Amino acid sequence: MLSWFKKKIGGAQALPPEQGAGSEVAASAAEALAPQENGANFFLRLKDGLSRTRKTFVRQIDALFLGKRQIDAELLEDLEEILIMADIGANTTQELLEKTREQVRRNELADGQALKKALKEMILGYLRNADHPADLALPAQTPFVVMVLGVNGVGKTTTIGKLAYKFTQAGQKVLLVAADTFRAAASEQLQIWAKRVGVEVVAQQAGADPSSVVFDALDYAKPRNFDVVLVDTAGRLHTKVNLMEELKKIKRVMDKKIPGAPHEILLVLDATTGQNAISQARLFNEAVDVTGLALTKLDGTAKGGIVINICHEFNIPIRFIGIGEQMEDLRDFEPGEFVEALFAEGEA
Ligand SMILES: Nc1nc2c(ncn2[C@@H]2O[C@H](COP(=O)(O)OP(=O)(O)O)[C@@H](O)[C@H]2O)c(=O)[nH]1
Ligand SMILES: [Mg+2]
Repeated sequence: MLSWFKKKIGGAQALPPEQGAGSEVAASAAEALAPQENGANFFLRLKDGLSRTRKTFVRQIDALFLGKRQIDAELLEDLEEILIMADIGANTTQELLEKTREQVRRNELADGQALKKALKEMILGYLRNADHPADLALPAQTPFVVMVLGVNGVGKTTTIGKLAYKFTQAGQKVLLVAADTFRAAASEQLQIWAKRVGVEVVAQQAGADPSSVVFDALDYAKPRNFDVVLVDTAGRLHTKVNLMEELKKIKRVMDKKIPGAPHEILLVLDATTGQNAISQARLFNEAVDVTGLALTKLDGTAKGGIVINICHEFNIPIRFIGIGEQMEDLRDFEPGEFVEALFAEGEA
């Protein structure tokens, strides 16, 4: 269940003692993230973040049983429609329905509550399946280099800012690298995040060769004992082929500078884009062998089913989920917690 991030920084690790002077802000922010937040509060925020997603999915399943008691063919057809509409995907939906029919045949599902519980368990099964534990060896020597990919607007830069915050809170020395040189605004946005979090950033002028930015950044990082280097990349170049070739080149440059780097190739996907997210994952993965996923905007109009769909379609672990635009709004993906929040009872 441990993602590289948790292995790297530990679950509820306190700030190391050397983070003393001048870190008042960090200390109080650390309190906000400290163990007490791992309890009920933490869960409430996730539940709150997923409330819109929950409405478009779980609430519809509940509505399915209003005034209807029998689980019959017609009800299963309605269920199929809800699952498809929730972005679960055709394959996964068919599998879920097949398993449900089987349970109905065996008289294991007495009513709506039982069906909902069965669905919840099946969904958790898919999410757990995709949650590979220690399949990523951390480098013996720092820095830990993370290359962040994704099309424009999915939330790459924001996710990097949030990650920088997380690592900083755990006492790690973080460097940001602005290798999205295609748009001037991209680098500026990264610099704003760097300032907000209080970390260094390496950037060059717009139009600079992204690989050489990365080359220089790793030269800068190595002698200065950075623990983590987070590299922002372009989401669009003149053509799709150009972009993929550029990403491959950046990857080669990293490996040349620091053998084994990048240690994580994190693809960011916007959960509100449904099937597009699936095709993006396929495309990027073919080009550069993605090692982890971050799903953003789950606090928005995303239909929770996309998470299940992705777990079913790809053998790539979901590392993080984004549930808002603030620094604290990036969460380690925990299948159990996610399903509980998605199916939470009570409030709207
Ligand atoms: N609601 C919400 N908005 C997000 C999340 N992640 C990113 N965003 C927003 O999505 C927009 C695009 O993000 P950005 O990081 O610039 O995307 P990039 O082009 O991939 O670098 C910005 O307005 C972000 O604030 C999230 O988890 N939830
Ligand atoms: Mg960006």
